[in-house]
Parts: sequence; C-alpha cells; structure tokens
Amino acid sequence: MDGSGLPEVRSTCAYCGVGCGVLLRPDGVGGLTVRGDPDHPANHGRLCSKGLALGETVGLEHRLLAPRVFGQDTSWDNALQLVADRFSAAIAEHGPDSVAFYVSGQLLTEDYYVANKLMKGFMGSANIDTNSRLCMASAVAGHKRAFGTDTVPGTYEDLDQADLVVLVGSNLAWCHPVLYQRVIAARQARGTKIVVIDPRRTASCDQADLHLALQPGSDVALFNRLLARIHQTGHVSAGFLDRSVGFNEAVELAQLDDPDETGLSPDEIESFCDLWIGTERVVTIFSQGVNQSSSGTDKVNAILNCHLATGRIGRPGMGPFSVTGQPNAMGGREVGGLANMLACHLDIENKAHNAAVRDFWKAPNMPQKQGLKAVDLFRAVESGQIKALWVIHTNPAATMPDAGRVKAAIKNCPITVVSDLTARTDTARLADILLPAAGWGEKNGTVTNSDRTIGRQRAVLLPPGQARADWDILAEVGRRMGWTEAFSYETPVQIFREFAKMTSLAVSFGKDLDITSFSDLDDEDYEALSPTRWPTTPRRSDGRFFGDGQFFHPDGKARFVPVTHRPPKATPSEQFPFLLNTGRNRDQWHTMTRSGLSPRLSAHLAEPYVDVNPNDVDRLGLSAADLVELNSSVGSGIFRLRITESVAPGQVFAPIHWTGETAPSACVDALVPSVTDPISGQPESKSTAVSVRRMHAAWYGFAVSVDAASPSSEYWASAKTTNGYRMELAGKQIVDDWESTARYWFGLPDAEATVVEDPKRGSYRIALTDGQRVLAALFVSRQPITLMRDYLATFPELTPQQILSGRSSASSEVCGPIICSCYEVGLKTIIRAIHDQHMISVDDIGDALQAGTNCGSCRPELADLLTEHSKSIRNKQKNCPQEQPA
Ligand SMILES: Nc1nc2c(c(=O)[nH]1)N[C@H]1C(S)=C(S)[C@@H](COP(=O)(O)OP(=O)(O)OC[C@H]3O[C@@H](n4cnc5c(=O)[nH]c(N)nc54)[C@H](O)[C@@H]3O)O[C@H]1N2
Ligand SMILES: Nc1nc2c(c(=O)[nH]1)N[C@H]1C(S)=C(S)[C@@H](COP(=O)(O)OP(=O)(O)OC[C@H]3O[C@@H](n4cnc5c(=O)[nH]c(N)nc54)[C@H](O)[C@@H]3O)O[C@H]1N2
Ligand code: SF4
Ligand SMILES: [Mo]
Repeated sequence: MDGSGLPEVRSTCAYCGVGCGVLLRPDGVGGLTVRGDPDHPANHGRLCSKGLALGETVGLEHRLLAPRVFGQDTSWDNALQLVADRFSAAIAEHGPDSVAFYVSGQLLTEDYYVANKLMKGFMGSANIDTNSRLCMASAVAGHKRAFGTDTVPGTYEDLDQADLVVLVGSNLAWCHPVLYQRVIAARQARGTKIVVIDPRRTASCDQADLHLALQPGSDVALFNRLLARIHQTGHVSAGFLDRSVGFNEAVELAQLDDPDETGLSPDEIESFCDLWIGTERVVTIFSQGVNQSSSGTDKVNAILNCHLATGRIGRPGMGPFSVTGQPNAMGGREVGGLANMLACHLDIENKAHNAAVRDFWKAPNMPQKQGLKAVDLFRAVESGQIKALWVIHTNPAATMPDAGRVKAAIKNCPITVVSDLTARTDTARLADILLPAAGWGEKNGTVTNSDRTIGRQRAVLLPPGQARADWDILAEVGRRMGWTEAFSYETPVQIFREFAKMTSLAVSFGKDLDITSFSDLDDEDYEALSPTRWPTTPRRSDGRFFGDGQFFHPDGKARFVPVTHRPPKATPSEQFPFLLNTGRNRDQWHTMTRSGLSPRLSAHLAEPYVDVNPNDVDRLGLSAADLVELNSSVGSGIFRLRITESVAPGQVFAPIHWTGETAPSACVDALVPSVTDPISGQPESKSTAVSVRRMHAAWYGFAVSVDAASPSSEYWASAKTTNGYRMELAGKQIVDDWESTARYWFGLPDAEATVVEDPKRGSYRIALTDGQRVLAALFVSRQPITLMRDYLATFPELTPQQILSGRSSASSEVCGPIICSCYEVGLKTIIRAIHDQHMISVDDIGDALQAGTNCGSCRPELADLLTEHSKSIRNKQKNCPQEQPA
C-alpha cells in the first residue's frame, strides 16, 4: 500500500501474449488504477498504451448484466437449463457431432480446461475449436512436425541476449510493444541488430538495420535460400545433424526454390543471409505474417529448418520464437483447446493417449477422431449439421474469414449460445441465449504467456449484475447435463490442481508439458502464485528446450521438413488487381469491445482506413481523404484512404478492428475468403485479391454526440471521446430533410435544434440540445469536411453557436495557430499529442490527428515540432517503453 486507498493487487494484463504483470488498485467505486509490476519477469514494470489504459475499460458501459433468452432478461436457472436441455436434445437426437463450441485464446486456463473437458470427455465430440485456429494453428503444426511437440523453445531472456533479432511477419512494435522495448534495450546495451521481413513498412522498421519488403507469401523462398546458404557455407552443426532426420532432403528442395520469388534484390537477400549466418546469437521471431497463410505451416518449418541446421535453438540468445497473440493462446494449447488435440499435448487419435485421458476424467464418451476446425465448423453450422453452437469469449461474426457467410450461418443455427461481457457485438446480436460473463479484473485464474510463464489473473472488482465467470457457467451446464461429479468445481484452484495433476499423463508418455509440481498447490499457494515458467522440472532450470538435442518424436530426434515455395492462393486479376493485407493498430484490441471504451486509445487512428501507395492513388485518380470502396470475390467495404509508401504498389492494407458496432461497412473479414493452410487449417487472412475505387459520395458528414448512434448512411465510423462519441459519415443518396434525419439518427425527437444552412454550397449544420446542453451536433457538406474535430469533441463545454461555427475565438486558445490547414489542426493540439501519446514520427501525428496526411506541406513543420518536443520525452524515458507516460 502507498497510503492512497485500497492495497495494490498483482495481476496480468488482459491483452497480448507478452503477459505483462500489472499492479491494480481498485478505487472502491468500480474503477481502478494500473501500473506495471516491477517484479514481473515479462515486463519488469513496463506497460504499453493498452495496458496503461486498462482502468478506462472496466466501467459498466455496454455491460450485459443478466442472462437473456430470445431477447428477454431471465434467470440463470432458466437460461442454463435451456442450454443443457438443447445440447442434450441435439446429442440424443443427432449424435455428439451435432453440437459445437467455438472458444478463445483469451479464456483463462481454468475456463478453457472445463470447456474442453465438457465437450471432449462428456458431450463426446471433438467439435471444440478456437480463434487460435486463426492465430497460432500453423505455429502449432510446424512445431509438432519439427520437434514432435508444440513447444516454444526459448525464453524472453533470449531477446536480451541476442545479437540479431529477425522479425518475420511480426509488427512487434505495435503488437508486442513491451517485447519490442526489450529488443530496443538490447540494441542500446549490446548493439543487437534488427531485421524486419514484412511486405509493408511498419513501426517495427523504424529502428531496423534491414527491412526486406518481400512479395506477400514468399517467406519459404527466402528461408530456403538461407538454408541453402547455410549448407553451402559450411555452417551446419554436426551435433544437431546427428540429432535430426531429413536434412539432405530439406536442402535439396531448398536449393530448387527460386529466390527471385521474393521480389527482393540479390544484394538484399545475400546481406540478410550473411548477417544471419554470421551471427551465432540469432532469434527469429515470427507471427501472423507467417501463420495466417495458405503455406503457413511450411513457412514455420522453413524457419525452424534454419535454426535446427545451425543448432541455434534452446541456447541463450538464440532460437526460433513464435510469439503468441492472445493472453492465453499458450494455455489453450496446453489444455488441448484445438479440435485436433487432447489436453496436455496428447493426441486424440493416439489410442493410448485417448484411453489415458478417458480414465483420468472418468469420461463416458471420448471422441476417437479430430473435430471440425474453425472454417469447417462454421460450414457445418451453415449446412445444418450443427444443431447447437456455443460461442465463448470471441466474436466470429466479425473475425472469421468470409464473415458475412459466417454471420448468416450462425443466425440460422437452431440454437446459438453466446457468452460475452456485452450484447453489443456482431456475434452477441445473433444469440438465442446470451450469457453475461465476468470479465478481466473480475475473475480468478491463470494464463500462460509466449515464453511458457504461467501468471495469475486476480479479481479486484465485483462482477456487475449477475455476471459469472466462464468456468463457472460451463461447469454448471455440465452438472445440469448429468455429470455432477466431474463438474463439481467451486473454485478455479480446484480446476488448476486437476489440470496440473493431469500433466502427469504427458510425463508418462514422455511429453514435455510438466506442471505436476502444482498438483498439491493449496488455496493459499494458488492465491500467492508468482509467475512460473514451465516445465517446473528441476533438470530444466534455465527454462529452455532442445539445446540438449532432445526432441519429442518417438526416436528423440528432430525432423527437417522439406518445403517449397507456394504463392498465396489469391492472384491479382483484371477484376481484382490489388492484394489486401490486414493487421492491427497500436492502440486497439481486435473488435474493440474493450479497448474501444478508452477515449485515450480511441484517439489513435480513430477511423477505418486503407493504405494505398501514391503511384496507385495517381493511377486510380484518388485524392487524399477520399472514401474508397474495396471489393473481393466474397464481399465489400468502405474505408478512408491513406496515401503512404509503407505499402508497395499493387498492395493495400486495412486494419481488422471495425465491426457492425463501430463502422459496419469497414469489417475487413467480410472481404477475406476462407482459404486455409492444408495442414493447420489456418485461414489466409493476409492476401485477398480486391479492387479499389473511389466511393462517390453525395455528402460527407462529421458528428459529435453524448450517446452512441447507428446512422443508416452507407458509411459511418464512430469513436469514443472523453465526452461521448465522434463520428465520420458519408452517403450516396441526397438527403432532403436533414433535421428529421439527425433527430432520428441520434434518437432525439424532442431536442431543441439550432441550424446553420448554406444550400448553395450544400452545407448544413445542426446542434441538438436539451435546452442547455448540446447532446449532438452534425455537420454535412458536399465535400470532405474540414473542421477542428479535436475542438468540437469538447462539445459539452460549447454553446450551439460556437459549435456550429466549427471553430470559435476560443479555439485558438485550445488548439493554437493552425499548422495543418487541410484538417485545421493547431499547434497546441499537436504539441499536446506529441507529449501525451509519445509520438516519434510524423506518421504518428498523422495517424492520431490526420495532420500532414493530405497535401503534406506541413510535414517539415511537424518534423521540427517533433525534434523539439519529443527530445524531452526521450530523455525522460530512456529504458522505458515508448508509450509509458513519463
Ligand atoms: N495492438 C494490438 N496488439 C495485439 C493485438 C491487437 O489486436 N492489437 N492482437 C494480438 C494478437 S491475438 C495477435 S495474433 C498478435 C498479432 O501480431 P502481429 O502478427 O505482429 O500483427 P499483424 O498486424 O496481424 O501482422 C503482422 C505483419 O504481418 C505482415 N505480413 C503480411 N503478409 C506477410 C507475408 O506474406 N510475409 C511476411 N513476412 N509478413 C507478412 C503484415 O504486413 C503485418 O505487418 O498481436 C497481438 N497483439
Ligand atoms: N482479416 C483478419 N482476420 C483476423 C486476423 C487478422 O489478422 N486478419 N486475426 C485473427 C486473430 S490472430 C485473432 S486472435 C482473432 C481475434 O478475434 P476475436 O477473438 O473474435 O476478437 P475479440 O474482439 O478479441 O473477441 C473477444 C470477445 O470476447 C468478449 N469478452 C471479453 N472478455 C470476456 C470474458 O471474460 N468472457 C467472455 N465470455 N467474453 C469476453 C469481448 O467482448 C469480445 O466480444 O481475429 C482473427 N481474424
Ligand atoms: S505488451 Fe501491452 S498489451 Fe501486451 S501484455 Fe504488456 S501491457 Fe498488455
Ligand atoms: Mo491472434
């Protein structure tokens, strides 16, 4: 305690797989403050912008407070009996494979364990798959092919000790910011070099020694060239060749691949190979640019082949490193969350494994074959095979490829159960039975991060309304279906102990997953559990695998997997000439149901956008700030144009975060067809053939409002602000009566209206008030609107007249003299943003404020401001993460 109220509680961040430790202090009225845990081995006190803003996302806004059945609030008793009855009836009538769960790498290990036990051991089907199929499946499959087990060999300390870090398909600076900070710290301390392999120039390139902007999908060709060069230059580790099988075949195939497929120059390729081969301590980090591909598993093995060949694996400062995306992607793999696995890294189709799990669970009904993987699972929902579906902690109607089709399938499923924090998601809106889950900060359990460190999440707030923990909901359904004994859990520690004990099965089959030392953990030990990396076996005290040449295939040896370049399935055509790449923004988490509640996080990149290269912009006759329509073979979308050389000609990039709730026409997965990797079943989310053209809007609009609104225009995108919401809009149809339209959109039929109109210019402005306070204001024009958006977002403090002028005399006090005239962004606004958001590049300013993104003439001025104002920040935060406030 530091004397300011309730004591601090140690927990783990809600978001990414870095698994940072946080210290939480509840304020006693439902909120909390957050700081990094200085003693946590993952982050040593650092946090990124998302972790720091956790306190802004725990409010009651949008929370689901009671179970709902067919749209009506009801009791838990009713809702859970109905779930149990409908699942039992489906199984009785159509067999176990007529039911399915679709779950999430964000569940706690305890939740995940119970879901998996219920489906695989008791309902008797393996139809439980998870959003990890869209995320880690190729890494899992690649690891198993090479190592005989799905195990990440290295630890975070390897990043501190490496001399070269290669980022393949990983925008670490934005997606694993605290790990990126560790790499930057190593660069400062020991000169660690950084190479980024990504078709797109990302924030992770800012400090890179080399950026290889390869052709999308050509990673295998590049790593095959590296393998051939390792062989040619005699850098093969003889010791490791003895401990492996298949080297010659892998090299032969590698030599046949044409490095030109990468689109890189021979110089670029050779400098990369020289650097990699010449640096003993090399860590190759890979993420979704590798996994989310129709050749994802082969890409993984192409990378693993190079580390195996040189023996650079499982030793300090070196190894291949698959970073996990979600906070418990790793834990989910441990408890067998995927449709093709059993708990504890055991295999469904291995008779001995299957029988051992059956005996351990005393399970009546084990499936003998693998279940449906995500894409096939939703196809089975579509075809009517699945009669009852339960979606937990994920939003597939927005994040599965071919999202429109998935949405329709879920809608037509005879019974859909959804467990979520909120009813406001694209998936929750389709639920027949909607169950209120307790969220991060309200429930207890464990998560495993990217380097196998098990950490505790601890409850510091009471679940609101009737919300309950996911494990608790699942266990009660198990009991109501008749399996009283097997699901008699009353606390998460009972589940954790059972799982820890179960890892003795893995040990007995010679597998690596071993946390048996936790089998007898008492309640207090669990409460006090400090971050622990598995295996907890004493002989592996440095926490690494495979440095000793011991692998987990039956002969104890590793496998080289011969692989060959296969381009992405989508080939640009006359109809769809561009390749659409997708990914993440720094400050938002997936479908924004939590991060989108933070005004601070929502200030960074507040609108869905598509990045297009300037050459293509000219060719297509587009201009800055246009809205553009993308079309693919399966769907379409509307995005704000950003002109940037970060994408190559012929490629475009759009982020994944917008949904029906925040920008219905900008859900990228509506465009992505469901092409999958043949081995892992992981979708190719990063290469879709699309067309790009200007949207011809009859009008453009900007609005601010106290409450969220869902206008019926072709395009709208809303973002949270301190005072409510701000919204960009556009429509193709001329609107005759703007006043009624505005009243309808904002749900303010009786508000007082103040209007300023200039019909000749097609400009219309309306402020709606309750007599005193402005509740909403809408600005419409025939042209894209230039307004002081930042200033208008302070609207509750302004009079209708001030608002409608779009700027006021006071505005120069708030915003300062205008620097960017295209978007009317003032000096003070820019300086504030540089300080508050720790901006380091002109693009950062553009991302947050749009300044400098149109004509670009203010960019030199912005650069000067940055030099002047970010220096003081840099000095203050040496060794601190980029986004940490000084
Ligand atoms: N801020 C933020 N952080 C997150 C998340 C979030 O939503 N927001 N989500 C978390 C989750 S679940 C995950 S899985 C991770 C994802 O973390 P990352 O994988 O780092 O993130 P992405 O932006 O999906 O994709 C990474 C990069 O792959 C590149 N890429 C596309 N095609 C190719 C290719 O063919 N080859 C190569 N080499 N690269 C390619 C893209 O241009 C992109 O820059 O992030 C986690 N962290
Ligand atoms: N095109 C394209 N598509 C992609 C990707 C991509 O890069 N490109 N990335 C893919 C990847 S890697 C991932 S991981 C997925 C992520 O996609 P999703 O998992 O679908 O996205 P989230 O927004 O994280 O959904 C989590 C849901 O759980 C709810 N929730 C939060 N806390 C709790 C809780 O404690 N209990 C319960 N029951 N619910 C809770 C949230 O409100 C939210 O609705 O997207 C995938 N889709
Ligand atoms: S890097 Fe950021 S989002 Fe990821 S766990 Fe740490 S604080 Fe949370
Ligand atoms: Mo992910």
